[in-house]
Amino acid sequence: MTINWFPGHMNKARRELAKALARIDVVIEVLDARLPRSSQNPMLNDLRAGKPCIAVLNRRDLADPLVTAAWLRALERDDDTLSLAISATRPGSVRGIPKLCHKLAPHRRGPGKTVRCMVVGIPNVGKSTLINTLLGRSIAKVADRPAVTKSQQRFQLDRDISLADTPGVLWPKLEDQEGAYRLAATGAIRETAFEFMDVATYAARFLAEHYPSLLQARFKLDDVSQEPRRLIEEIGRRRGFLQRGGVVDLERAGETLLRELRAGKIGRISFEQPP
Ligand SMILES: Nc1nc2c(ncn2[C@@H]2O[C@H](COP(=O)(O)OP(=O)(O)OP(=O)(O)O)[C@@H](O)[C@H]2O)c(=O)[nH]1
Ligand SMILES: [Mg+2]
Repeated sequence: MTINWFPGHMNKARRELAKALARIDVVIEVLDARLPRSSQNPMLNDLRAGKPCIAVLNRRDLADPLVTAAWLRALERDDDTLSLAISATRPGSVRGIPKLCHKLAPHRRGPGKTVRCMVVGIPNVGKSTLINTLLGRSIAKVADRPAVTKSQQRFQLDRDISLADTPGVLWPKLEDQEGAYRLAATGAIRETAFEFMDVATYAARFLAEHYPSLLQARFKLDDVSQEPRRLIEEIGRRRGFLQRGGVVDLERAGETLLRELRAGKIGRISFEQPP
């Protein structure tokens, strides 16, 4: 099944983003550290029109640390972009961001001046969480599902930095379907826009290939070299998800696999390596 998710509110959000960007000094693009390539919105590069950018690899606590370090080295080569890996939920992890904002907009320093920052990124990546942690207060609405923030909202961080929260946006056609499956597996796409079992099967195949020992240990599997559907069936059997006649409830097993993957319970997983 082809995955695409670009509902009307996202189109509106994109137009409003384009308009607001004219009055922005620094763009803070939040990426998912587990999939920095697929979580980068290609529309944004055009909209940004050369504005300085901080690429934030969020959810570093869930990503493979060695892969994240390699991504930071790769991203460093970009001239107008500074990058760092964070966990937006942890205050100590975001502390360096205000300084980077000043560094990227030195002309906005001085009496009466403010660095105007805008936090952008795909749905559910942690934009509002980052803003709340920077502010030290829970002001922006946060939840573990995509499309929580519905409109732009501006906050004053301190006297000389303002932050705008924005709704998460994807793009009209997800050309790279493997990337789309990763976005679905990690929670950036609304669950009604894809078949849960398809994405669970993708996740089982990926984990068996790239993180076999973590998968095996989490679900106490005998053999991870089986077909992905069989792996899901065995996960269901191990967890006791049996229906009448001893048949495994595959849907429930697939859902468990995805939920535990998203929550980091299987381990620290990265879906993408830098080029
Ligand atoms: N493990 C972990 N979870 C995080 C991190 N940052 C955010 N989250 C969780 O991710 C979920 C989504 O966070 P939000 O801040 O609402 O995401 P958003 O980008 O504002 O989402 P939209 O407004 O829907 O576009 C919440 O459950 C957060 O607690 C992180 O660094 N690590
Ligand atoms: Mg939000």
